[in-house]
Amino acid sequence: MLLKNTSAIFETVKKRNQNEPEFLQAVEEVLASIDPVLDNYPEYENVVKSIIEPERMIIFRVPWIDDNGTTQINRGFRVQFNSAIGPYKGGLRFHPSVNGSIIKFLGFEQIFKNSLTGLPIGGGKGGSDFDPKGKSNNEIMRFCQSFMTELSKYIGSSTDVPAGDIGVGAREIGYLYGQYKRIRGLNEGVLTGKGLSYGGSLTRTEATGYGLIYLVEEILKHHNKSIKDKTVIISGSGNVAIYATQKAMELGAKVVALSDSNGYIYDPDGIDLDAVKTIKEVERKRIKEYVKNHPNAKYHDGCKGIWSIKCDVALPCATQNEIDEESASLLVANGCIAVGEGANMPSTPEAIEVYQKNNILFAPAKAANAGGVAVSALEMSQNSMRLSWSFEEVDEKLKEIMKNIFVRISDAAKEYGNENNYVLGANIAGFLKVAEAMYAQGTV
Ligand code: NDP
Ligand code: 2IT
Repeated sequence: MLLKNTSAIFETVKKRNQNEPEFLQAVEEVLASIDPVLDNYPEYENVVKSIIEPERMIIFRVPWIDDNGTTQINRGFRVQFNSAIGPYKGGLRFHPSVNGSIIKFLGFEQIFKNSLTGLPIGGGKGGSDFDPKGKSNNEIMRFCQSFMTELSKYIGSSTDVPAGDIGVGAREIGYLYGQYKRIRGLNEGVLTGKGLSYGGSLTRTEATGYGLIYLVEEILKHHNKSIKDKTVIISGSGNVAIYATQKAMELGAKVVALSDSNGYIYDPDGIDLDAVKTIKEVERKRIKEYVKNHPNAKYHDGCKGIWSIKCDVALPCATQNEIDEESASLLVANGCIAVGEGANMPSTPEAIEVYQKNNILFAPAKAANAGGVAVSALEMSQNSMRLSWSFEEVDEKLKEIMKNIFVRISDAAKEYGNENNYVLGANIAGFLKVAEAMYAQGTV
């Protein structure tokens, strides 16, 4: 990518973060998009230098005892990246691949995503290299309690509000919240994605997946198309994938494939979502189980093959860099017209180039999956007011937020002479609000 105003800044980032490929990937994309903004706002050069350096990063030991009585040691992280527009806000990821680079790329992206929601939330992210797979409930609870014992020193309802991400759902949030309350003695909205009986918000579980479909539908509508009657493939089978499937089907699409980290299922009759929910949410088993009771469906080992299925719309909802150049080219060759990113940074830079060269309508993660964190912010509001809104009320607000995100990214893309380039639009619109706040506060 060619950088004009920001090339020296990127050289410094590369030097400082040599072993952090995912972080550098995320920074380079943002710098490439906001480079022309510095022609209009030269005073923001220091803001750019500043925004790529986290305000702070906390790394801590997480000791816990497994069911055999053996001590296990994991590493915990929280990056408090940017608080210019509000308290640090972003999820916690529990996955063996978690390291400083992954947490920093996620925290960096979160700054711009949270800005795009229009709500007052800064950027943060955290997690651990703990692998929840195959662990008993008691092991999960002991791990969460140890993790929160350390994390509780750094968070609070007005400073830093974590939530879920890969490997962290309602069960983990419950254990984390219980431990925070024991240590701090505070019944406050310090986490979002809580259970409904202790301060959670209706629609938070569905929010990321629903928001993704609302945004994709806005983009399709803008191009005189709709998701109705379209064939859709969705990677992953976790929180985001399940509720994206649900909303896509509700709007008349046919979802034919889902996956997990072992492989994917293809059901030409359309996915039976109740069966998937039972396998993934209740039994916590592998997606492979699906074919046992669905004779027309096929299971294939390996997750990459999902992108070779013919579809109109592809929604990567599993993990970073899951669509490379080859997979993107397959999607194009098979007639795909739109890609919406439910996961964070699921397309490699080469894949994005393929979409752009082939006029694929592309909804980038910062905009497309912002519905989750947006409803998290609504959960914070409800907690502060000691109120609970109805499902319909929150869902209406979510729709409105996703519509406004579309307007923001599409206006910014147009203003910077690149109509329909929503990558550029999302990065510029997300950046400008944070930059204005940083500049005004003299924090650069
Ligand atoms: P879950 O843990 O609920 O589900 C993750 C899904 O992705 C699982 O099916 C998992 O398979 C699969 N997956 C995870 N890692 C890999 C991998 N390395 N290769 C292939 N498949 C993998 O997480 P979520 O649904 O919450 O998160 C999915 C994505 O959406 C992530 O990128 C997350 O950052 C992003 N996101 C989540 C939000 C939320 O509100 N939850 C909000 C915005 C973005 P397996 O079970 O085999 O590991
Ligand atoms: O990537 C994300 O936006 C999330 N995992 C959700 C963050 C949140 O605070 O709800």
